[in-house]
Amino acid sequence: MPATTPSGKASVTIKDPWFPRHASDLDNCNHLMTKYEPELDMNHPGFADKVYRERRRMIAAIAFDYKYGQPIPRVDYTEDEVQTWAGVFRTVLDIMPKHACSQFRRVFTLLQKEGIFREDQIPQLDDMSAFMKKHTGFTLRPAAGLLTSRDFLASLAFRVFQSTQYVRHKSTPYHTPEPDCIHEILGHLPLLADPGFAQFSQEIGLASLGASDAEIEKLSTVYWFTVEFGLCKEDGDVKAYGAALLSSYGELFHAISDKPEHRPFEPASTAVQPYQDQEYQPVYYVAESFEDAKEKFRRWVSSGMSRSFEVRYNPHTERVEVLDSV
Ligand code: NLE
Ligand code: FE2
Repeated sequence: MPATTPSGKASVTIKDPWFPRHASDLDNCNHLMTKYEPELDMNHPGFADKVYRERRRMIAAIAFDYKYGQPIPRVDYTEDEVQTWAGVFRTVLDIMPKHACSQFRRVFTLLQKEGIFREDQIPQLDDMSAFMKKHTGFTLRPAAGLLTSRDFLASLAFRVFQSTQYVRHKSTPYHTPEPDCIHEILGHLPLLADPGFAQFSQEIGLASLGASDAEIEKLSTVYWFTVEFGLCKEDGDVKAYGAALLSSYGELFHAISDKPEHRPFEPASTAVQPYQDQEYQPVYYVAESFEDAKEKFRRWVSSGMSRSFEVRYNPHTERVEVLDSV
């Protein structure tokens, strides 16, 4: 018998929450956060720039129209946009040899060799997607802006990364609080073509399917301090693997300076560390290695999630299979 609420309506306990079961279900996982939209946020550098806002609308329309299986339409980037890209590209070339983890450096060099990474051209998402697919099976979908954590994390379970396609405002090339394609392409995509890192990312996604809101918040906090702002050890040095560090010159130097605090990555405590997304971070978490981070993450997920089932991804069918664990 379902319980009855004071209004007399039956309240149903949702035993089987909806979540995407097949990669094509991600067509329904594109809900946007209303943060940072140049239309709505007076502090956005593009707020007073009508041409920029129009451009954003045009590029966002690609994402709104996009359906599973389609090629990602190409954007003919303007000269200004390419210049913004070139500025950030040069800073990455500059910091990478000393400060980026070896996995990032390896894939970055490969992308240069294949002619996809060049200073004078913004790579197309469709070409990046094809490159990643060859290496780890990760592919891209275009996203119109900052997605809700639930939708964004769900896509990772399918080895799909939802990527923005517009370029940051030209007045703030070296740091933006919101994702743009420069951050995605220079920060995230090289590592998603690394097998170990791809696996770690997918596991965060799998853990998010059917999770409670509180658990989603914890998982996105872990994502924040690893995939976005993570540091890791390498031969006794501390290197960056977080995408928001690699795509932002300013924050990378802050992160490795002695100003912020460095703490060892421990999923249980990292998951509840408050974070803010306007300024540089006061705390960064240092992983022993990707392998170690993955192991710790796995242990934490298997001990702490409330859902009563397990999930497994089947790459042949692009389907998530649900296994009853009790
Ligand atoms: N701060 C990063 C950058 O400027 O590239 C973007 C962070 C997106 C979460
Ligand atoms: Fe990001």
